[in-house]
Amino acid sequence: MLNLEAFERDGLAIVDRVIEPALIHSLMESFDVSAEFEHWQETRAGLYAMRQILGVPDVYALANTTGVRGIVKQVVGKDARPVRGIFFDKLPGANWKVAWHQDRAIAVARKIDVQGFGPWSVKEGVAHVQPPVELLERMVTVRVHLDDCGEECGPLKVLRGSHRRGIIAPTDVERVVSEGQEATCEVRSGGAVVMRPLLLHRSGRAVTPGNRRVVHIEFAAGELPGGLEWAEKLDRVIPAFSPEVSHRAGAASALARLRRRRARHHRRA
Ligand SMILES: O=C(O)CCC(=O)C(=O)O
Repeated sequence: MLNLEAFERDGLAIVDRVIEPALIHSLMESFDVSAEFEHWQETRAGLYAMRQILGVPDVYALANTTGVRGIVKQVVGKDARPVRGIFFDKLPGANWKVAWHQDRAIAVARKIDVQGFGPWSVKEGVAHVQPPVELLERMVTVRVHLDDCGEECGPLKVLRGSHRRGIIAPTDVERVVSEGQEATCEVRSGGAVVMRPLLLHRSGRAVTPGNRRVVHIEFAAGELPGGLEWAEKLDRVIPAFSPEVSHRAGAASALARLRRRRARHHRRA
């Protein structure tokens, strides 16, 4: 359970022990790419962030755990469902950083011009669009950490309360940051950062890079207008994992892509 009043004020909550160790290990196995690919320059870039992961059975299971569902129901309501999933890692060979930004784009099935939606972009072949601010204000992101993440691991840093300022123009970000209060999201394995997508955030390089694995899932309630559809829409949200549903949902299987990459790698080696 989170303190809803504090969450609405800060746009942030850190919740311990959201998932059980068995699921943490299973997720680690699902995304166990680092050891094998550490020296594989050619595809390294693709390995620290993997999109369209809701169809991965363990991710589907994660989105439907009591812990995650409880948080999401409290913040968004009982009709909330996962609409986008991304896996992030920081590795010795991919020790990246990202500057202050808000998560302003949603992933949709196809581009349809609808008033209030834009600009458009494409990420890994998937259409993304900035929706009206009211839609982003109602969404929540749950970032479940698979590894302990302290200051030395390149944790997420956020600007408390910045989600209440609506869309912040890139030219205003520096000023807003200088006036605000930065918080560091240190999280234990199995815990989660819960945040509003409009919360300004950044992350630096790890000082001692190991793994910093995060399963990032965005939740929203309701359909999109004008024929737009969520890209990773699942048929229905059920409290228990069902391989049949996750398969039928048609979310591109990141693991299948991974297996193809592995096979290509082994053929070359
Ligand atoms: O995982 C991180 O450190 C940053 C991720 C991020 O910037 C994002 O999800 O928009």
